[in-house]
Amino acid sequence: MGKVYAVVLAVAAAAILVFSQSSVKAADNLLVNPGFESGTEVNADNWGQWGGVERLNEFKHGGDWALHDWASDGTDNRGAFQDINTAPGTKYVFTGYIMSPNESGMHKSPLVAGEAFLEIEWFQGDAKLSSIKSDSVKGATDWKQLSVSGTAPDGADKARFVVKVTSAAGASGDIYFDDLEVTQAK
Ligand SMILES: [Ca+2]
Repeated sequence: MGKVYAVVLAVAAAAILVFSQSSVKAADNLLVNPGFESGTEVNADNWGQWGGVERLNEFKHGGDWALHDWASDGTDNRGAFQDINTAPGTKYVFTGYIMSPNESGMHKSPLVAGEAFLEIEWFQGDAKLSSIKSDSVKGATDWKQLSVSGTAPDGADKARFVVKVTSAAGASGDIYFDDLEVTQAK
């Protein structure tokens, strides 16, 4: 009887193992070209870029390329985005790596008087409904993972995943974004 019981326990344990392995399977990254590896010179495939941000092979978290963003004196902002069709009630987790070098010279300066962050913007057609942002990086930092999560509000049909630097008076410095990921949460 003890032997049969042990076999039943072993089968149950195996079933639990299979179940837990399938339930922790990594969720698919909904972003295309999340590490900026694909592109033509400064233009990253699948990303909308504004304000002059560029794909650059200088500092990177993974692969050979990252997105170079920067702050400038004034009230500018610049960054890149990718859109995903959505429906109200859909929850997303948006993560990514960010760094600002603590050196001097072109492309290598720490962020001063500016902020760098991830943002999810909700749209109905072309109308922006609302947005939510991650914590901000200010000043120099080694590669650091930021995260923001949010649920599509009533009326939303598009989610825009944005990496962005905002500037203020006296702002300067360089920011790199890499290895971004969007997953749909249950
Ligand atoms: Ca990369």
